[in-house]
Amino acid sequence: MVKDNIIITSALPYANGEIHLGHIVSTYLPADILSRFYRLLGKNVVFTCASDDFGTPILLQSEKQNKTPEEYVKYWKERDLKDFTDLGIMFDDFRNTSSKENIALTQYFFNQIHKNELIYKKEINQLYCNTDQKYLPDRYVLGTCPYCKEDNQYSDGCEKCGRAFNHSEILKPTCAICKNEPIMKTSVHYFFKLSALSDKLKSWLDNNQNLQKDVKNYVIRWIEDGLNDWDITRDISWGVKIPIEKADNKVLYGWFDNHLCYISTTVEYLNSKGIDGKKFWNDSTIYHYIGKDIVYHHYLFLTAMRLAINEEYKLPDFIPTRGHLMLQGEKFSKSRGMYIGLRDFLNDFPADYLRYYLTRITPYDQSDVNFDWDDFQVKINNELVANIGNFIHRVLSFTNSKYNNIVPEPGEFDKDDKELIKLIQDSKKQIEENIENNQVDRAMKIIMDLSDGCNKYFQKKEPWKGNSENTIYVSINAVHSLGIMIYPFMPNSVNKLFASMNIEKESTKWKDCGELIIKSGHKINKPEILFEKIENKTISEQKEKLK
Ligand code: B3M
Ligand code: ZN
Repeated sequence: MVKDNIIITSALPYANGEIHLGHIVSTYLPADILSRFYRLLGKNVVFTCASDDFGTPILLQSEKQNKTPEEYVKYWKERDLKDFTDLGIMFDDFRNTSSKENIALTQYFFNQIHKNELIYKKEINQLYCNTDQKYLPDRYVLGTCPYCKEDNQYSDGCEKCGRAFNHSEILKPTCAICKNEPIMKTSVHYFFKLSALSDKLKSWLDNNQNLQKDVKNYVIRWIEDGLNDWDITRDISWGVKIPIEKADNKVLYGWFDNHLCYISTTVEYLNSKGIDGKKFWNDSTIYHYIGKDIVYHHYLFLTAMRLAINEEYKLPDFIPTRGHLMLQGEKFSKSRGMYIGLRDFLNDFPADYLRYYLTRITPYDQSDVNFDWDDFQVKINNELVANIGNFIHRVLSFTNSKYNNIVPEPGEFDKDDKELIKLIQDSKKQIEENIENNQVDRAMKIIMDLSDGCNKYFQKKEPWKGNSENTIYVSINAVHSLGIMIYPFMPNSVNKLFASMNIEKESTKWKDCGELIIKSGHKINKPEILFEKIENKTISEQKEKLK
């Protein structure tokens, strides 16, 4: 059972480039849908995110642009937040991993884990570039994955097989700056005893019934293969300082501090509202939304760190994990032009078209999802426009032309009226169940089937032949229910719809769905077109851009 307090987080975007459709599909959209749904249900929802500021890629890029990492990060944080907002991703708070609260929390975790003897110091060989005269952590090195032997991988993990590893394990390393072969040089690093937590991690995985079974199984396999202790320091200057260390050029690894920002952001946000954030955290149902490439970090590192301080901060209940986005059947890739930036998309189409399409095509599992421009056009035109948009428009314009915008007084309901009301109530229950199970694609499908039922009802009743009071009264209420149902998915359109129906959006509750809330005598405003057909030419232009 879900608690009254709900915390939802989306994986933190690196402050290192624009948001694209690949990010949206797994991480931001399903989280936003869930948070809007639970708000309608009256739960205490906190939905947070932050920009992931530290790490070598960001340092590398800021150096290339002659900027300080702080300047560089500020630019991307603002840009990302604007793009999210324009897509209707409505965070309660969006902070930084480099915020003073997050740094403090990270150092607190370090100290506590150290006190619990789960951090130790070890001299290790590090890759070092003689040409550039620096240690080469993570993205500064390219090489071959020691596990699956995939070339061109960074030294902290493999994109092909999904494993995270210590960078001295990488095969055939080259320096990412000068392309020379690095040498080995010793350096003292701190290690987190991940191996010591194997049993606890395994039992958490075994006992948590909310986690997706397939992901759980392969994470358990990683544990059974044996976990390595985790190198949590880097020889660079941009990161959280190690609290027990004087050295300036040694910081904590970005994956040690970034997920702690889920906690620091949420807690700080709640504290600022006068609510005890830590108490709320520990008495809530927690969701961390991610893409499948960061399973290792969330199922193992994140969990292990909370276990290592005796669950002073509650572990996640759900880690909804979804697959990658493909484009026109090919791998999504900026360098090969198979790419759509969020900002570019929003310049050409309404946000809700993207929210609708991505929801429709994305299942709750790790399979990859294909964005296809023709399919996009078909789904928008045949479903959004011809089905739901059509019903809404017919009902509102009929009310406008025949009843002067005033909802008529119904008589006794006939069989069809009663059946439609029952269909709405049944659909509502199914939608609820599916959203609660994270099956938002299925929930959307049920809404579409319901809307189809509404169209058939309207068609069968032939209100244009007279005796239309019941039909319009029931249909107006059906539109209202549909509006509540689609609100988590397409909030902008519903705001527009409710404005044209003269309904206050703020007072809308999920429980009103399926009820005959709109009374006779209610005056609606002039109807507006919600969804418009996409022409073939528009789609050809988009396809052209990919070449
Ligand atoms: N910044 C983005 C990624 O690896 C990374 C997520 C952090 S979540 C704590 O996709
Ligand atoms: Zn690999």
